[in-house]
Amino acid sequence: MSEQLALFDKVRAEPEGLRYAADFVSPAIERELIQCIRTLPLQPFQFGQFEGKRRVASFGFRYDYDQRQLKRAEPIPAWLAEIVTSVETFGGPGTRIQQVLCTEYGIGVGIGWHRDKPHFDRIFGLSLGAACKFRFRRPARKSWERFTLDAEPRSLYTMSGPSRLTWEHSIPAVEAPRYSITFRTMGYEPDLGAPA
Ligand SMILES: O=C(O)CCC(=O)C(=O)O
Repeated sequence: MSEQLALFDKVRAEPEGLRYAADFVSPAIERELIQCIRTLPLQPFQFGQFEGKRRVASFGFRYDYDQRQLKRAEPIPAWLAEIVTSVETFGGPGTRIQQVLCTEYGIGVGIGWHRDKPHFDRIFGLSLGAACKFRFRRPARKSWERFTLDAEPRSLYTMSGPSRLTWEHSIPAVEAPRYSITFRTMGYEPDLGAPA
């Protein structure tokens, strides 16, 4: 196969709507963000009666897997304001981040195959501390079509369209502690009443 054809195949395999920006933040900002995440009251991810090994903190909104409902969470803290603005600028006009999820993956921890809840629209993910294999799959005939993004520390990925709606994503067990900040927009203004 010619080099050009091989390149075309690679480009075609990438889920539509997936964008990747290396070095989205500097090493100094990365250190600051990791420091701030470490001071959060991170809790093991609750999935109904199951508990995930990754530890998380949600801001703006959180999805309650017990009640299968979106709930209001603590407001997005001031230390995230600057990075939220950078992500909104990267996302282009009209991008408004309404939910932020901070996650800590210890060594050997990953995240299983899933699509983000339909309450959220576009997804942006900042990787901090260590690289990961950010895997995608979608059904194709009797098997799966697959794609892996090497998400380097300090990089940002964006999922919209098919990469977010049709493809599932997962991260296999990481080999070094990894932190991520997931930024989500919403296509509507949820009416959840006053904060609990
Ligand atoms: O850590 C990441 O970059 C992905 C997180 C994720 O997929 C999720 O929390 O739904």
